[in-house]
This record gives sequence, C-alpha cells and structure tokens, in this order.
Amino acid sequence: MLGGGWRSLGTALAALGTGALLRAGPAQLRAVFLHTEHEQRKSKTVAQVDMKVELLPALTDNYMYLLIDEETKEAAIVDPVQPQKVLDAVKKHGVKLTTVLTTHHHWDHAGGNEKLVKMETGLRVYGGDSRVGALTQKVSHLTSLKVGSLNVKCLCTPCHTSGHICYYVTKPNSSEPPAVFTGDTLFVAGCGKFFEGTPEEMYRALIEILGSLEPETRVYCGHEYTINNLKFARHVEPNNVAIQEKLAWAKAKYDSGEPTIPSTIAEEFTYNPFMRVREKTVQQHAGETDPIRTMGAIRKEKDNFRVPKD
Ligand SMILES: N[C@@H](CCC(=O)N[C@@H](CS)C(=O)NCC(=O)O)C(=O)O
Ligand SMILES: [Zn+2]
Ligand SMILES: [Zn+2]
Repeated sequence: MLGGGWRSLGTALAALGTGALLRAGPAQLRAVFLHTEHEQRKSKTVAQVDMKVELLPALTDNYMYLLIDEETKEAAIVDPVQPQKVLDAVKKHGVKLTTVLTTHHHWDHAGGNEKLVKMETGLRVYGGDSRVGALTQKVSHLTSLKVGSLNVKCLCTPCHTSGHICYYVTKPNSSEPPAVFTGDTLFVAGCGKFFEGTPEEMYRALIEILGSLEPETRVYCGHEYTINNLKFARHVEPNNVAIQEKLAWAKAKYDSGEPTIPSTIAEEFTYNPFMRVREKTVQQHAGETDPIRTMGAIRKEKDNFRVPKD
C-alpha cells in the first residue's frame, strides 16, 4: 500500500519520531512518505485520440507536461525543470521532442531550459519574457505555433509575472476538448501570487481570457496546490457544495499519491474563488461590491491565510 521503501521510512522516523509514526493513520502516513520522498508522486497520462498529455511530477509540488500530437508523434514539454525526467518520458513514449513551452521565468518552471537544450539539440524554446533561459522564440498575445498537427495559441496573462504565458492547445476539426497549460496564473481552485501585477490584470487573465475558453477545456496548471486552495475557497464560501465535494475528492487523490490535475474551465467557475469574484457570496466575504476590488482583497487574504489541518 505505501510506497517509498526503507529509505523513506528512515527519513520519516528521523522527521517524526517512532511514537508519532506508530500513532499516525494511513492518510497521515501517506502524507509523511510523500513529503519525505516526493519521487513517489505518481505520473498520469490523459489520452485522447488526437493528443496525449503526460503529467510529470517535478520538485516538491510542480508539474511538467509532455504534450504529444498523436498524428505525427511530435511532442512539446511544458516547464521542463527536471530535464532527465523529460527525456526518460520522451523515450518511453517513442516521440520526437521539438518544442519547449515556458510559462514564466521563475526557477521552478524555466530553471531546466539551459540544461535541456544542451542534452537535446535543435529545440525551439518559447516564452513571453527575456528572463526565460535558452529562449529562442519570444511570443506575444495570440501568437500561434504548431506542435505537429496541433495548434498552440499563446495567451499573455501578466500578473504573477509580467511575461507570463498560458498555452491553449486545439486540434483542427476535432470534437475532443482542448487543453490549456496555465503555469502559475490559474491553479485548480486558486491562482498565483501577484508578484508583478495588479488585481485588474488577474481579473483580465482569469475571467476575460481563460474564462472565455471552451468550458470543457482541460486545465493543466503548474503546481499541485489543490487541497490548500480548496481550504481557502471553503473559508471564502462555507456553504458552497462544489468546494466541499472537490475537497473530499482531492484528499482521496492525495492519499493515494495521484494528481488532482486536470480540471476544466467550467469546473473552476464552480469552486475557484478567484474565478468567482462576480458572485455576491465572494464579494460579501471580501466586503466589496466590485469584482476587481474583490480580486485584490481575497488575494491579499490568501497571502496571509493559515491553512487548517482538515
Ligand atoms: N502557498 C504556496 C507557497 C509557495 C508559493 O508561493 N507558490 C507560488 C508559485 S511558485 C504561488 O503563486 N502560490 C499561490 C498561492 O500561494 O496561493 C504553497 O501552497 O505551497
Ligand atoms: Zn511562479
Ligand atoms: Zn511556481
């Protein structure tokens, strides 16, 4: 049942003490093992006829995503912070890696670019910020590019960083849902910190740009923050049943080491407080009547939020 083996048992004992470990329940044990041995986070493949997305857990709570065009077997990697893991996945799937899609310049997303282009030559490296390592193609809002037969549309979503890009992926004439890679702009049930932007910019990013995508679009975000985000969402809207149900589901996923990614744009509108700033319930919690002022207020509150244990 528990992954991790003796190495992580040793680490867990050192961190907790034998007594605490013996008193811990299965969920707590799983948490201890995952935190001390985060290699145990499981990967996952979302397979459609036209495109495949392999979720590759990286660092403590980041995700890299291998995007495969099934028609040509060409592939792109989103935020390859751990290049060797990327090349292992490329080999496993037998695909040709041609493209790097960088969401933003922060180290936990762009920090593997330089190494990856040395290990694998000829890659096109896309990003919206000159601070992105090994950048070969600087993109702007609505720049289009191709990965095999897939269309990728770049969406400028400044706020977390000024050069943040989300990548929207569609297959021409397909009836299957599109995918969007949202980096640190939109998380499942949350959003990124406003390091280089304003509440107005995050409103434009979440509501006007990402919120206008097809509702069934799969959302692949930069971090596994879902449980903490939903605990904040519950604090904002204690009577929202969608939040309670998603939190119970996310806890079960976490306990078995599985990702809570992807969600959909339609789902985000039901439980993500930052996508719900036009709702009276969220505005009342913030003591505001304007959606952009509400955005600013709940982001500030989350910056200082102490996440409860349950
Ligand atoms: N609160 C984060 C701390 C790390 C952090 O600040 N992460 C950045 C992205 S690298 C962020 O924007 N987090 C959004 C948030 O804390 O709501 C966590 O849940 O571990
Ligand atoms: Zn970031
Ligand atoms: Zn990040």
